[in-house]
Amino acid sequence: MNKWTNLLFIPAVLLASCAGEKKEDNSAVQAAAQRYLDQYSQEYQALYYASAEGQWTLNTRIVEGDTTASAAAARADEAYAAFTGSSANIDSCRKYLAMKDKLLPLQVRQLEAMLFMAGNNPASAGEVVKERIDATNHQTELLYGYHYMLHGKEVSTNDIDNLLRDEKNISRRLDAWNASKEVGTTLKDGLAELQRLRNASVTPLGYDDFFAYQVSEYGMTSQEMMELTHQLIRDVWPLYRELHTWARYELAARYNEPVPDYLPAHWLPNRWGQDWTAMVSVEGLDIDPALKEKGAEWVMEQGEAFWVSMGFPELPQTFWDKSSLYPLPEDADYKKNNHASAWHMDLQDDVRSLMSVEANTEWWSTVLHELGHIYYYMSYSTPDVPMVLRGGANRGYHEAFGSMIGLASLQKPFLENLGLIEPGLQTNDTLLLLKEALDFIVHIPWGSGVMTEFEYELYANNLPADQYNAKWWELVKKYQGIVPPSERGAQYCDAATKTHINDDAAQYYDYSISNVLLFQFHDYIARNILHQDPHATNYWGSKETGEFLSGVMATGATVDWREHIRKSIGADMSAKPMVDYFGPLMEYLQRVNAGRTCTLPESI
Ligand code: X8Z
Ligand code: ZN
Repeated sequence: MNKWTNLLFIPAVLLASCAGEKKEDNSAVQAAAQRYLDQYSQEYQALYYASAEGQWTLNTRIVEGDTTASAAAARADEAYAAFTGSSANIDSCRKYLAMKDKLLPLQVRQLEAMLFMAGNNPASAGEVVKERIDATNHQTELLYGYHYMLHGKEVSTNDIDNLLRDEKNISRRLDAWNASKEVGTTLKDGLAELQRLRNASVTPLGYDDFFAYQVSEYGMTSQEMMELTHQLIRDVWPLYRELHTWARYELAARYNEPVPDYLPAHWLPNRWGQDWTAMVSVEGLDIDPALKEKGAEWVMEQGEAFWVSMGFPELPQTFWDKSSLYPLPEDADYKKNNHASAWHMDLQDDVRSLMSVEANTEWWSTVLHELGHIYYYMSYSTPDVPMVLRGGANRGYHEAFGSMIGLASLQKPFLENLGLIEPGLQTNDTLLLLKEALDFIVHIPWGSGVMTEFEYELYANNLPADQYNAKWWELVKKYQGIVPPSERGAQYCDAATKTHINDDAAQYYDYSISNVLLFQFHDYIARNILHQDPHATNYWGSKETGEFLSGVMATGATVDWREHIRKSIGADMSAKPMVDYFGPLMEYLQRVNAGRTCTLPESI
């Protein structure tokens, strides 16, 4: 029972306020709306759970040639879609929203969230929704059932990532990179289907296209989102340009090659060139050897211990029992989704994570990122937050706090505290800042530029399938300054090698927004709670930080995200704290890059 039930007992009379003016009594309509919301929530939770279970099996146990899991997932997804998009629910939401002035703000917020969910599954779209569900699940099976082959041997994506991180031989790097892109060709037709079906699913309720639909969850138009993301690119561009120049010269020297104008994709330590942190090893701060010694289980346990040290509860036992946290054994006769994710199965206590954790720095950060989602779920699973509002203040918030903890977890005082580095060690702080920029700054042109513009073209401008690859590389060159190792023809679909293009469509700007938010929150916590330099913090054991964070997360999506940031840290969303954080790096890079040619334009 939730806190609104007592409204049923307020008599339906006009109440007089103290000032004497007549105030309309809306209790009857509020009570009726509440009855509807309560009933919806109950059914919604059950259908959501069933759909999540179907997806969980589909993503954790992919057996070649066996369609049982996708058929079961489809049934549950269809039931969920039929309910959230039913004409009866759409009519009821609209009916109540037409009298929203009479309703409580929290009721209006729920109805808007419900109408948003209906937008993806409207009954009026007919067979399209079912076709989209099938196409989505099929795409998942193709992507995660894929056999990556290298030199005639099957390899995992962890193997490929490890090669791209460590391999010095350029031709072996090229082989690994090529191996990572083959999967795209098998996904191209499916993406074209999804492009059509996603757009056709959302237009009946009045959205222009699937991109506009996803953006609308922020209360923004596509144009506003494109302007916001482009502005982020402009904000970081001078620094990105210096990083790009530095990387061209650095990698050319490493591989003993001439300095290229644009970065060849296979030179970079990441399949998409989205994270270059592995290029820098700061003497004394490299925790890979220590992690390797301790093992993947330790990484998981220590991730939890970090959150617990700030006052968050221990993870429920079901998390450990039901999650899929480590790579499958080599002889497993099935496959699983190899990208990290966090699941709120029943929108209550059943929280799980799907990962393939290995004992290295990337996975250490990823574990903390995923636990950020999990602790967000746990923070708002309270009677104060209705089922349909169990989400982040916006989607970017949901991505932010785990990454923020990941950032904090690699700073020196923290590592010292955890015994991962020698206490009192002298280190090069500029190099550490450079390493952080190779993650957070490098991510912006990729996320806000390549991914966001590609998906905008895909959905808003109906990019034809024979132009997918040309558009992809046009954007990669423009925003990241990266080029493919050789011509990539239209038979390839390199965009589709990125999981989000297939299964988290038109939402990648969330990560750019999260980067902006996390630096704002980190700056606030460092200065106002920890009283430490934002570049050298130690969150470990800070109950005050935990209390602050759980307060920010506990309201879920019951709040307006713009008001929420103002109330939490006294500022509007702004990239300034992120840009300021890296300020000292600019001078260093300009010195190192003196006499080198920059090939990226001065402005974008
Ligand atoms: O996809 C993710 C998370 C999902 S919960 C692991 N991230 C983006 C990516 O990998 O591309 C986190 C940072 C960017
Ligand atoms: Zn995430």
